[in-house]
Amino acid sequence: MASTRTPHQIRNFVAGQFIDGVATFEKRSPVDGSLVSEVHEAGRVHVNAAVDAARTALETGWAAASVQKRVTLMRRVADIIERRFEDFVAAESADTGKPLGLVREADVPRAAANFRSFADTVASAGLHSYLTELNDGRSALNYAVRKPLGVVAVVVPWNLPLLLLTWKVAPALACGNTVVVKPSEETPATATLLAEVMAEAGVPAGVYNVVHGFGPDSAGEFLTTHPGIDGVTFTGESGTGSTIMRAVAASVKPVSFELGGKNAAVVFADANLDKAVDGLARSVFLNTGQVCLCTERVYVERPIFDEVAAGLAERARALRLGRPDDPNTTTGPLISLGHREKVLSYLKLAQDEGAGVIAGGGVPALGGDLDAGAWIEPTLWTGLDNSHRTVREEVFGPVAALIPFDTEAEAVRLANDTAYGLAAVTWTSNLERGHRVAQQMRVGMSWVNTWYLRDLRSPFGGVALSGIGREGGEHSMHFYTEPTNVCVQL
Ligand code: NAD
Ligand code: 6OD
Repeated sequence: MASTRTPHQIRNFVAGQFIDGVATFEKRSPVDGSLVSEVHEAGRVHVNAAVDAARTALETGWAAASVQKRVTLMRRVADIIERRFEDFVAAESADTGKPLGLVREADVPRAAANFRSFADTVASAGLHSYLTELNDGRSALNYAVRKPLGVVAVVVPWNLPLLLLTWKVAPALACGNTVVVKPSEETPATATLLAEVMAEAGVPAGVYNVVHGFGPDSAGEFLTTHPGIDGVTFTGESGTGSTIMRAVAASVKPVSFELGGKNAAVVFADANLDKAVDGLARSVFLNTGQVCLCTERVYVERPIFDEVAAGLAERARALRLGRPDDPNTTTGPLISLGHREKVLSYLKLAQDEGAGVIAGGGVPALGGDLDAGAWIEPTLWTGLDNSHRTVREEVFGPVAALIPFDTEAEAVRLANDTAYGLAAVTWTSNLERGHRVAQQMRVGMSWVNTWYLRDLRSPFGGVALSGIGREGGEHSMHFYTEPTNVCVQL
């Protein structure tokens, strides 16, 4: 087996082998523009080979393997990720520019946790059967056999590359599916490192395959339009989800989509303000605002508006932008210069729309080679309302608009006035109000007095433009398996 660890070479992983592609493209660091790796782009022929390999592995043992065998292998994968913890940290940080501390705290531990959690879910899944008794005296025993969906296409973005990849691969494999993974062109490294782990753990060749490349007219499109796949699980932009849905519509394949958001936080005057402002600083700025759950709209009850705005602006200015290996760094760059162009266009648009800028608003002067990176200042706006594009469209950067409200009903109405529906946060010391407001949010995930606190068994996903379906615990099992009901007349 050729190694992925040849300096700067990232290869596809098909049928247990690392293989070259039709061309290579450069992956550059968002920190300073330096070359991170050369990535082998899969052509249609390689995607075909990956789907064939996944089909063969599915039908020659993986789908029929015992649950015990599969979960044992998944737990072994988790163990090896933990043993190679620092390899994953280095690879993830090199691709994304994230501070090492953040990757150590969040991304890599979650990858191992994903494999353990779904191994537990599948290992403990119950058998359900029930008796049917009809008026005419007949009775029957019904039971459902859950079978793997089949060959699953897994297409993921760049913001939490390993976390989001393993969030899908772990349940898919534990349920007996095989996968062809298409990581983002911006973050090819950790999916490739995971291939080494799969091989070492003893996961059979063809069960886990990786094809690198872009979306349209490249590996992403070749994979999602391939007739040999049985379903697509996708995380990314809502527009891309729509394209993929069209691609699989003709053959009516199941999809699970985790898409974009324009998430709201609502802060009531009775909230613990220190906690609320700390929480907001996290939900607006974590990972440079590049988490789908990040807050981009902050509705604040009018009497505390100035205090919340001042507190959040102070925390924005306290963030330390810098190199990933500097222990003082809290905030990395955006993923790429291209993404920065998009975020900058919203900074300009906010000005045109009449926003007041109370923090940030531009490109920081960090000096030296960092000036070639994709840096942006954490930015807060006031003076906007729900009619402005800046408040309606997903920016996916460290930005938020602060908007006052006067009543609870108005807060709920403003928060729900969006085409998206992923996540919301309510800050209040009134528990009744917390429950009442949280339930009225038209979203998949509604937090009270916290943000991004996760139990991996809970349903994760969004409504409206934010997605289709839920993943997590048994919800993932519903997507990654198909039940066949057997009815036996007694
Ligand atoms: P993206 O949609 O541009 O790309 C995601 C993946 O899809 C990449 O691997 C890309 O190469 C591939 N792709 C692009 N076009 C394709 C096509 N036509 N056919 C097949 N594959 C294609 O998203 P991104 O820029 O990588 O990620 C940012 C977006 O992801 C944001 O909108 C963010 O909100 C969303 N996101 C959502 C969640 C969630 O859980 N809801 C989580 C993370 C990110
Ligand atoms: O924590 C998770 O399981 C998850 N799917 C997070 C998604 C974050 C979006 O960027």
